[in-house]
Amino acid sequence: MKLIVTLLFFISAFNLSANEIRFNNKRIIVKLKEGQAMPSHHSIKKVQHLFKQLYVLHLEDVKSLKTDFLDSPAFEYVERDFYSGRNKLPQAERELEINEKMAGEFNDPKFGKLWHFNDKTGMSVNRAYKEVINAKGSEVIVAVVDTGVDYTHEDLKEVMWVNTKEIAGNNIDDDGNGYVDDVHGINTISRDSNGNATGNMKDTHSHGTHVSGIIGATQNNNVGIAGVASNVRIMGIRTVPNNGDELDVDVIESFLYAAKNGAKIINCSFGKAHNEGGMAVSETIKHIGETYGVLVIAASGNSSQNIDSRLTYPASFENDHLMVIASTSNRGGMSYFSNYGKKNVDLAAPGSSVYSTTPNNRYSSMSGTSMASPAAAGVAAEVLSHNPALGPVELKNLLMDSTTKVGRFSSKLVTGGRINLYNALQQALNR
Ligand SMILES: [Ca+2]
Ligand SMILES: [Ca+2]
Ligand SMILES: [Ca+2]
Repeated sequence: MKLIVTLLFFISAFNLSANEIRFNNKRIIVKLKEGQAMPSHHSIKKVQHLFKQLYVLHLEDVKSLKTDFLDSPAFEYVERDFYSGRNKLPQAERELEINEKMAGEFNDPKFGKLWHFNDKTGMSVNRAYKEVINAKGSEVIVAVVDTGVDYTHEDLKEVMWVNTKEIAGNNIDDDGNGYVDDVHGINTISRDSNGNATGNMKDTHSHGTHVSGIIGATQNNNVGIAGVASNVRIMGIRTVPNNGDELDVDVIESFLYAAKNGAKIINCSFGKAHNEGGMAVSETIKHIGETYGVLVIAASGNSSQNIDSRLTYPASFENDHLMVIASTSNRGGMSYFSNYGKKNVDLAAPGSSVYSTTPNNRYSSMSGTSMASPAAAGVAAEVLSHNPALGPVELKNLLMDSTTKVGRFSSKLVTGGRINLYNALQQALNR
């Protein structure tokens, strides 16, 4: 009897926390069955098509929809627009004391702080530039779906993606893509009176700027640091609020925007611990992978857990077009905070005390799988740059096949290894 009481207590305690999961009552996601028309309802203010059979319904209030509407046989499924829940994002921290002297291929003055470039515990970035890369590859657009980017930063402004068909600051959607003044990306958090995402994606945290610098800070400009990739354009999409509480519909919209505007890699240094059976985000990743050739790279999360059992999203989605990244430290092992999973986490990359760009021409160290994901995205971009014929699944498989094995990782990661630019490029150039 005592056991039952205890169990009941746990069940009710779980439900209590489950009830705290919040959703946006102004939007729902619906997937129509093939050949079905959208049912009408007086509460629907706008029907927004996402792709294929997937739509967002903009509503007065989700409660005003009668159950018979939501249960309509026209729908394959209906999903609420869930918030991820508040999440403390990595912030600037004290720098690591680095004693090793790296033989540099780069003239950037703070290059010596980039331990993740080294051969022993990093990603063999130095070695790749020294021994393999002898010409610039083609340009690759990487979308950073994050807190935004300081696109005026001295070491980022040259590598920002520019929507050349859009005139800045004239309050007109010059290229007719549905977004006004989207010169470097969009902001899905701040919306105009029509509910459209705005064009000002400037970072008001520092997370997205740090992530962007790891991927692609300008190399060899005698300024700041060097990004992992040499020929990228960073598309900045502000979708993660400063308290980490992003919405599913915003994530989907960001992914679609990035894909339609030419991004081949999307970095997701965000996640949540609940999903309520949601399919729409994962279906979007599959759709942009198959239709636009995009590889989505995501952080495994920072709660020191096995995400094969403690599921976290998007990292725990089973999806060929998603590559999930754990974090390592400069000693070569897994970072104490890193999530892992033999089934759901593909490989590791440096994420502890990674030095990169922060707003207002500053630089600092941050730690998290948030930093490991862009380190891997930088490698992916550089590899793709030298072999643009690689499809997203091919690229993912190549990166996974060319990791540096780390003994203790074999039970924690699909590949049991850390991503390695030198190895990956050798493979990419021999195809
Ligand atoms: Ca536009
Ligand atoms: Ca404009
Ligand atoms: Ca630089």
